[in-house]
Amino acid sequence: MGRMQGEKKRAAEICRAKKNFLLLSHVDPDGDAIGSLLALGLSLRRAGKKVIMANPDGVPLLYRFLPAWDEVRCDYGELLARELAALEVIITLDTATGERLGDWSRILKKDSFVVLNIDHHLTNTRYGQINWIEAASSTGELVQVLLSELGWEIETDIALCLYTAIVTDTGSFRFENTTCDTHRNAALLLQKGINPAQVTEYIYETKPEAAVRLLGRALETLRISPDGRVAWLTITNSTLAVVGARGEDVNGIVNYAKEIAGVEVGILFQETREDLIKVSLRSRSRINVSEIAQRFGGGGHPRAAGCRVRGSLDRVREEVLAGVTAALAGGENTGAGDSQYS
Ligand SMILES: [Mn+2]
Repeated sequence: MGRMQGEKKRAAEICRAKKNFLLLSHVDPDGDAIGSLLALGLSLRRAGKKVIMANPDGVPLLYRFLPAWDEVRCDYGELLARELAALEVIITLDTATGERLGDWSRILKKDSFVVLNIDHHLTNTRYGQINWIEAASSTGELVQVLLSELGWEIETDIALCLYTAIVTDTGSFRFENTTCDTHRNAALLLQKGINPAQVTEYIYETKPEAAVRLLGRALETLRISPDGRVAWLTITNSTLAVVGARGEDVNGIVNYAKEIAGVEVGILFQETREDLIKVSLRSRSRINVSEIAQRFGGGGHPRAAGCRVRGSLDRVREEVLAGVTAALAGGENTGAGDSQYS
């Protein structure tokens, strides 16, 4: 506890004292990656700081209702030499490893600025000089805690970013990472004037037709292990092409595999390039899937994790299923206890 408090205080000191910031979040961004980025970026600007906000993949269509989304840059090559020279601090948000910054990870190798790493993934590799890694529903919730530590006002548009981060990372307050604190923090955001029904509409009820057709195709691939405890779905590049869906339309589909009665682990295998398979893992309660993902070079949370594995779809599927089966057979660490609230 002492260490986490210390890191939070150091994070606040840096936000208060420094002037020039670059904020980054992970590739293939979700609502937390975008929401925490925009919330902290806008807050720093309102405190008079110069802030560049960037994400290697840019802002998915789904999150383009958020304020200042169009100020998020994505091309590392467009960072000007004078901008780089002026930078004092890099803040990474929701990003468990440096590699998850894509092209922007190159900037971590320079030693001319402080890297402040703020994340709720307990598998975070602590690649910053300051690493505030703490169990919370979302990185957005940590940003909210940071803003209150700073005593900075959370205005309505910033509250919208934070609320979006919390809602998406908790599956609308349904997942195990939802705590009393999460609800209390979300309630504070509602007091700033957020309309939850409207956020629901933006996030869950404005899907492109192709996303729903993709879901249909994905569900047709459902397979279940003979003992009924593992279910998996597969999306190939040609599936995406046939329905005209984009990579971001895949988000959330893995949950359908986990939601089947009796299933402990749900998996989605997705082709991303010819020899790279994205694997998303969801666990009901018994298996710590972040351990499995870590074995394949990924990471995440005990109940939601992922990795990208080089190899053919068939081979990767076989290896990951073997790993999950072994975890189910052995009495592995379930990730229960404090760490499950990540
Ligand atoms: Mn997150």
